[in-house]
Amino acid sequence: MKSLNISLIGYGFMGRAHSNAFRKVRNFFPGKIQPVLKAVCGRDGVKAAEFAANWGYESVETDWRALIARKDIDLIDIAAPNNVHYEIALAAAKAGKMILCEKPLAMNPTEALAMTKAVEKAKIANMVWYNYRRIPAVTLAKQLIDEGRLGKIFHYRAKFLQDWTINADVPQGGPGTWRLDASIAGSGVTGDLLAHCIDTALWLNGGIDSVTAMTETFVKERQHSLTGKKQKVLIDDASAFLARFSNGSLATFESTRYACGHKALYTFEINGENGSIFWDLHDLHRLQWFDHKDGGLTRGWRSIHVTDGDQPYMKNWWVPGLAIGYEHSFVHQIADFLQGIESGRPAAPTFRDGLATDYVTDAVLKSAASGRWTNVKKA
Ligand code: SOE
Repeated sequence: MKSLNISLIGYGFMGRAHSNAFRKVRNFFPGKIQPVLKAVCGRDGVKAAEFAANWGYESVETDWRALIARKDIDLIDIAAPNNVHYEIALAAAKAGKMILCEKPLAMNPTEALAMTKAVEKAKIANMVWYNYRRIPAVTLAKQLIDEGRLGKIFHYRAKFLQDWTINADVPQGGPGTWRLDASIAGSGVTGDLLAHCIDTALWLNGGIDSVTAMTETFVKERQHSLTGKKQKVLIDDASAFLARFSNGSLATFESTRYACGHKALYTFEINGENGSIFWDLHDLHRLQWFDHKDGGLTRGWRSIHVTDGDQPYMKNWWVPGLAIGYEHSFVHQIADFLQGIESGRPAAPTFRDGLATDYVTDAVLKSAASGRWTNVKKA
């Protein structure tokens, strides 16, 4: 067994999701490379030390540059806020470290392109944490599409709805609420939530050619949690767009943090000439499938409980019928990443795939600003 010395930058929600995956992966997905939790890095040394003790990291750093300079680190996992992805990734690529990066890849496509070029030039393994691809029901959707079970695709319909910023007293900036601060997050729901929908869509249905979008910021000012000052809100609270895919299908995408009652309702539906599929994150183990060929009085939507051993990833977990959850999508992603290193066939989404998503979110924001249909750059 070969060791892979991992270091994590950032110890928030995503740092926990990634750490859990590093720890569990070899218990459930055997392989030749063993992740070793070498170091965690965060600005607050006390919090970083607590995190290290809880998750089993061997050491703590408070300066990511010092971390990257360490000879005993093979891989840098960037789970820090969006505004530092670029600088860290460029330095890590220069040092020849493998890189995992939380989504979205960057604040804008200029940064994302430079990051993509840097990892490709350095020939280092790289991946963006778009975890929803690896929910077994979503992976099954990909299999059905690739087998041609849906036939020609006419429609793609996705939404990601939350409600946690409805209250105008929710601050912007600082730990926990940096996603509301445009200088840290880049954009609002477009880069945070629609980016997930777009990544899945590009994977399932191919490239997007053009979009027309609208965005809105419902609460115009919020207190900054670090300075205490009221500041203009510069992120998009809600974002919706129409898209034309290169395969001729039409799409609608919607995201908001103001859908009262919805906590993380990510859904997509795809309608093809031979059938349709529907998936819902709140019921993540089920894939709804309608087969147009089904005849007779019992025709209708089938609800597939994706837990059998021959369905994606499930043979590595429990016995048929027993469910897994959100955190397992991260375990699957790191299992595939390690397998990609072993086999020499890199796991997706790579930085170039993350760039493709950033090109779409950029076109969405530009279209919302101009009120015009906008072409999407190809990655
Ligand atoms: C935002 O609330 C958020 O945590 C996103 O940042 C994640 O990427 C998404 O998976 C869940 O919602």
